[in-house]
Amino acid sequence: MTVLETGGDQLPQERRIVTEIPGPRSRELEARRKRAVAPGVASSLPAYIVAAGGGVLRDADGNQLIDLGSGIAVTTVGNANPRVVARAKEQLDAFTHTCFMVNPYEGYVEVAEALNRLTPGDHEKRTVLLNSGAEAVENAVKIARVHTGRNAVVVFDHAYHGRTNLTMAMTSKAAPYKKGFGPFAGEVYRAPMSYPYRDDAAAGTKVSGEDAAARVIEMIDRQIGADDVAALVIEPIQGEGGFIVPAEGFLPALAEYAKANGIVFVADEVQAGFARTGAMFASEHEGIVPDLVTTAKGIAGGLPLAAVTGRAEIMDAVGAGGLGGTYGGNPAAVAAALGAIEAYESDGLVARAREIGEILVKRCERLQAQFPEVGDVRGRGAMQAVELVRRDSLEPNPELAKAVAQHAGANAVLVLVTGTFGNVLRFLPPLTISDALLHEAFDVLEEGFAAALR
Ligand code: PLZ
Repeated sequence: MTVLETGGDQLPQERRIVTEIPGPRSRELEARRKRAVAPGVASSLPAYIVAAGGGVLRDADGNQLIDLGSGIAVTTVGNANPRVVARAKEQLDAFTHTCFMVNPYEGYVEVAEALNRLTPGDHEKRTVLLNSGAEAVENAVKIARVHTGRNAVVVFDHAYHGRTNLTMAMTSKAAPYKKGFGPFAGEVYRAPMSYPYRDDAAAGTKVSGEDAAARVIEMIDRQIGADDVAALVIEPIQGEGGFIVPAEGFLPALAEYAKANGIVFVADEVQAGFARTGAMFASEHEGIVPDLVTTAKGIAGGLPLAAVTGRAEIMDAVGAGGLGGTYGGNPAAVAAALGAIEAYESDGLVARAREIGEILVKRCERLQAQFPEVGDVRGRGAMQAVELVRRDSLEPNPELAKAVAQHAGANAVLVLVTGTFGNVLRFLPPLTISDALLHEAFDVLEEGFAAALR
């Protein structure tokens, strides 16, 4: 069957195993890849995809995998979402590129208007469009530095902000992201994150968000000096760090401190943004109004697009020519974004993320009740995870995470491992997945835990 016959939204919504996974066709492609592609780019599951939609991915051998990863939080509106595809196709037929810095076009402006409207806060905003999450984070720092005339950037333990030089400096985990790639950009300072599961265990009592924020503030005051800090950059829920949801009160206390000290508060919503957490942006859960918001991933249903959106008076600090890039806000990508935004708003996807979240939490708690190695269940909405430890301890158990993910992959369920310690299974399905597929995926995960712990 060709991609056209099976593609996107028309895929039968079922798990299907017709060969070993990866099957012979995928293995053939993998052998070619080994000769052609730089080994530095790794894949979670080498099943080559030919079509995807709803909650499934079809591979080159005709297997259908249940998708619990959304291409790392990207195909939140569903893979090949018809609204995204129709708009992008129409745009590609009209023109493919002008470079917004050469000749502008309406789609770019429309996406900027939509982001200004959708991001938290009803103050006047401006947006710049870019290609990747890392580029958005870099630009947020550039803008904050020009606006404040200061240099220092505060980031957090377990943070992930990208793979470019500045964002590597901002990312916490050494291997595989940073090791050997230095020297890194300077003036980046790392503060302690609020990590309730581990903080509370270490303290022997519940550490409040305010107390966790006090550690950060003390560190900034002592090591940098608040009036030298340009920006504080934080993921409202950490993605690659392990779906860490900070203690309630942590983010508001930091936002307040930033405001009181003229520090630009940047929410990196690249992974948590766009309906994923059961709100359009994760900052909303605690009523945070960031000065700047970085977005990417879920913004355009799979086409490469990213943005910095923020307070007009901050964004306006950079003069003409100071921001941009050849492809930033590419016509097809902005058309796709308009389709994706329409899907979020018209198809009830924020509410759907909450429903999916309820199922995920129930199924994660059921795992925890059966397997004491599930140390923590956490997340918001359709961004949930389990942190795995060795029995009766807090010692990370990356081997178990790997074994369960491998068992799942072999049984046509795609699940992604994450976390500083490699011991977190994260669940971030497309919001177009059915309840039945979610339950079926968790039945497979339960078998995976049982098999690995036998
Ligand atoms: N900020 C919060 O999650 C990307 C990276 C996977 P890019 N996360 C997935 C990998 O191993 O490369 C991410 C993120 C947050 C920034 C980024 C960077 O986004 O679009 O990958 O540059």
